[in-house]
Amino acid sequence: MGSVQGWPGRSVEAAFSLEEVQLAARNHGMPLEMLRHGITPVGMHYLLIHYDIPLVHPGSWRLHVDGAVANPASYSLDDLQALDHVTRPVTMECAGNGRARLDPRVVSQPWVHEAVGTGEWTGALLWPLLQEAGIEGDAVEVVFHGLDRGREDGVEQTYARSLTLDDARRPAVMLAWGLNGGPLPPQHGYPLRLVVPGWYGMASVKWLDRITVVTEPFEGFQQTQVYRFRTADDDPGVPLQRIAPRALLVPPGIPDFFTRERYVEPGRCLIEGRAWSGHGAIVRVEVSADGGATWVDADLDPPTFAYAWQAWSHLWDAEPGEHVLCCRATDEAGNVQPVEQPWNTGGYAVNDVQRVPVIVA
Ligand SMILES: Nc1nc2c(c(=O)[nH]1)N[C@H]1C(S)=C(S)[C@@H](COP(=O)(O)O)O[C@H]1N2
Ligand SMILES: [Mo]
Repeated sequence: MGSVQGWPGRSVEAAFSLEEVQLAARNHGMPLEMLRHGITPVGMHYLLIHYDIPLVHPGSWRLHVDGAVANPASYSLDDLQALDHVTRPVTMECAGNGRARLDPRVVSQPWVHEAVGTGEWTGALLWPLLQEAGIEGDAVEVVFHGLDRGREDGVEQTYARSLTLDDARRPAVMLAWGLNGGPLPPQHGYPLRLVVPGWYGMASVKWLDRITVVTEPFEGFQQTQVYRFRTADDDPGVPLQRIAPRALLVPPGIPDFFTRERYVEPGRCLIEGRAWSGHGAIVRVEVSADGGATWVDADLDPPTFAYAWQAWSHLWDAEPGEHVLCCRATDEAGNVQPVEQPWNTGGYAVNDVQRVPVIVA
């Protein structure tokens, strides 16, 4: 096991700790073979839950809209479902995806590659609801409060995040009550969650119960203490927002149970996967069978929806021997996945290329 870097003040051992295993068991990822599905089946979408999943009684639950607004309001689930609504596929990814592969390792939820999924979310657009409330002239941000409560680095809190008014105004931002044609399951935020397409998952607050318009920037723990890209503990860093590009492939052939090393038969082998970015469409996916020494372009499908991943594939002529399959994406803003990953204190946005060792025999 590699060396590790603890959060400030915490010492950690090089092996994965029981606490990390406990987090990994609660917050499962999407099995990579599910990349074959354009819409991730419910139950296969990754999960990230900081505290406990709250039990919500739909009869007494209400969404409150308050703060610097002319018309504070409160909605039942029925009230919300009577509003104009949309259904859209959105690819969501945890900002910590890839963290377990950083060296030195950063101790938190230990994702390898799998903290991603594409849900078909149904809900009302956020901005019209805020306009209904009448945002006052001195407002600067909108704070989204969840119902889940816990402690983190000694700070007791309710999960909350904010968006600036400009970000809240983006037409894609929605208040979702449905996933893949059904209600939101408890683990994904029942009865209502925010969905911020193109941004890492932390912005998409689950179990929403209050939306507060504020006149000062929000300084909550999840906004200012974590989810910042910092290269050293004294670096103020920058907040994580848009998803960095990533391509993942469905590991081909059959796996070894313990190592998950792949065994593939010689001959033509279909390598397929999905690619996405929060900075716009993916314009190129490349595949390597020699660990990144040489690359060829894969066939890439055009985007189907603005914030959903794109399918790609490549026919590989698998020759007997040992190979390392890799894939890498480039988005329309020109961002390319790194082959060497720069380090950061939170283990965020780790989007270096996936490497899948394969034995062809
Ligand atoms: N209320 C609340 N919202 C939350 C979280 C949380 O712990 N509590 N986790 C966030 C994080 S870090 C991510 S990555 C996404 C995960 O959403 P999912 O579990 O539906 O995939 O939810 C976000 N919203
Ligand atoms: Mo996350």
